[in-house]
Amino acid sequence: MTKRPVLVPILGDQLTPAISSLADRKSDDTVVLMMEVAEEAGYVRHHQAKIALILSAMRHFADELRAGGWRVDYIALDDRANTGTFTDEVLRAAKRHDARGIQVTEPGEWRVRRMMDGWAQACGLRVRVLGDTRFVCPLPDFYAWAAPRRELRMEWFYRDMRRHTGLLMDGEEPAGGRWNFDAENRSGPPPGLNPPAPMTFVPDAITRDVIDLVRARFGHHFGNLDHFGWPVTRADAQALLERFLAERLPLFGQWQDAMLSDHDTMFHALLSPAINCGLLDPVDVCRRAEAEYREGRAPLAAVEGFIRQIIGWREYIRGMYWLDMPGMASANELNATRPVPEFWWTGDTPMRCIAQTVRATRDNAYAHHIQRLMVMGNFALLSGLDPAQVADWFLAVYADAYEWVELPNVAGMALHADGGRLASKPYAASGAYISRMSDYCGDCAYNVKLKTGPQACPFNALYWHFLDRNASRLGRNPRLATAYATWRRMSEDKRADTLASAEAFLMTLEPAAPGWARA
Ligand code: FAD
Ligand code: DLZ
Ligand code: SF4
Repeated sequence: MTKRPVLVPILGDQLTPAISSLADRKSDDTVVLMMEVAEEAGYVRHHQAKIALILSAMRHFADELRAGGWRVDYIALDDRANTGTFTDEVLRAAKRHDARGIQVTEPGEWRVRRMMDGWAQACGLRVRVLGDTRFVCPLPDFYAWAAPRRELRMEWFYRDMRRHTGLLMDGEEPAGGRWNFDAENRSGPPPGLNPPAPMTFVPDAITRDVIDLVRARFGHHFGNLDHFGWPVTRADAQALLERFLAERLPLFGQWQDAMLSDHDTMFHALLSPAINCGLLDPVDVCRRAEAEYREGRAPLAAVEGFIRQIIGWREYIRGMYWLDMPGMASANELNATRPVPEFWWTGDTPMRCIAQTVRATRDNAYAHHIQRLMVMGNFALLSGLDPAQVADWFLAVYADAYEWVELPNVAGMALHADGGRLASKPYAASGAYISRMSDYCGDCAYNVKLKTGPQACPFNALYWHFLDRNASRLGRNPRLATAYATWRRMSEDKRADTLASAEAFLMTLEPAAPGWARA
């Protein structure tokens, strides 16, 4: 290398050969910097499997880049001189390589963007921050879409993404004549439903080394590594996609909301950890799903439902994050202040739906959407848990969690902490919903049919407690009019009994010990 090189830091969720920071670079005057830093593992105490997944995927990606002719400076967690932070490692590397400039793809998280904004001054070099072209909708386009609108509903944005990508379009018209097939999806599970076993990958030597490292350094974090089977290479992620398309996609939509104790993953794709860290391209994934429909192997309702999650929800969520940060992180429209209870970490609760979801989360760093939204999220909403603490929990425990995607889902979709910017109505539900969608209630210590008293499913009284205590904020929401009318029609005694039952349950919640989520 004759010229002073440009330094290209690549972060743990930028593991894509076509990443924008490398697109215009030549290998002979570029040094790629990859950094394993303690700060990223500990700013919230991530699940051990999440750390192992990211570090192993980073190590494999560094090898992939080297094989492609790139010079990679890889700072391992155990390197003696490792300072433990992105900024200090960039500073050290800029000096070590006598870099003439820095080029980087914009990060996923606000926190890291603030760090990057300080790099030019810290290093005395020009820092070029490029857009992340792995998303369909560049952020400036999202801001332009949002600017003239009073209501930022996902459905309208999604239709634009369909037109823009051409996915499931027949000319100007949506395939099948409709944009959204949700009405045909989301049934409860019939007896005997038997989803296929999830595909897992046996750890190779790199992953085994990383697992040992994570056990040694972060063994006190939530979760275990005994079942680690996530894909950590592009080839494995591709194999997972193929398996999903063949075995799960055709029934994805129909059982999208169903939950079974013996099938933690149901017909879900399990692709979010690989998509979010860059091992799979989201639009490629959607094109492959569309091909299954076009070739008659999967029904349109399932394929449309799946594609909507990716080019609709995923893109919209990311746009809303950047539009509303930093305020989104402290939003608390419903003034919820109760601490996250200890059983969110231990799973030690007679509420079987929560015990099952926490167990799955601990074992796999994964729970599917409805477990996240309608079990954990719904419990947090109804019990009035503090949104910042809930966000820390979700960010720490899931292998696919980065703040850009976790926070809008928690603050906006699950907790209504944003006052309804993301979802026009809170996703509040009583035990009847969980009973309809799962097999959890049959074996629960609580009785889902009872409304009040110590044996009653806590969700039942909590649902009314939530509506009652938030009547001044939610009472005029037309989508809650029927629920409030039902509440008002109840006798005063019944209402008092219900509120007392909820209060008695809330009194039993033990706040989580300090140190689970943050040091
Ligand atoms: P599938 O259900 O098979 O869906 C396919 C793909 O669609 C996913 O891989 C994902 O890329 C995308 N997708 C689906 N729903 C969403 C959504 N609401 N937002 C963004 N993308 C979506 N997703 C994350 O990737 N990271 C998170 O940290 C995260 N936190 C969440 C927290 C809460 C409270 C809720 C309600 C949802 C959260 N989600 C998060 C969204 C969703 O639950 C996960 O994307 C999904 O469970 C991932 O599993 P899967 O790949 O099997 O998804
Ligand atoms: C989540 C994570 C962890 C645990 N460790 C690292 C790391 O050591 N090095 C790295 O580059 N990235 C890591 N990440 C992912 C980053 O937190 C992520 O890239 C930023 O939050 C930006 O989205
Ligand atoms: Fe959950 Fe209530 Fe069903 Fe028990 S009865 S599993 S607490 S919904």
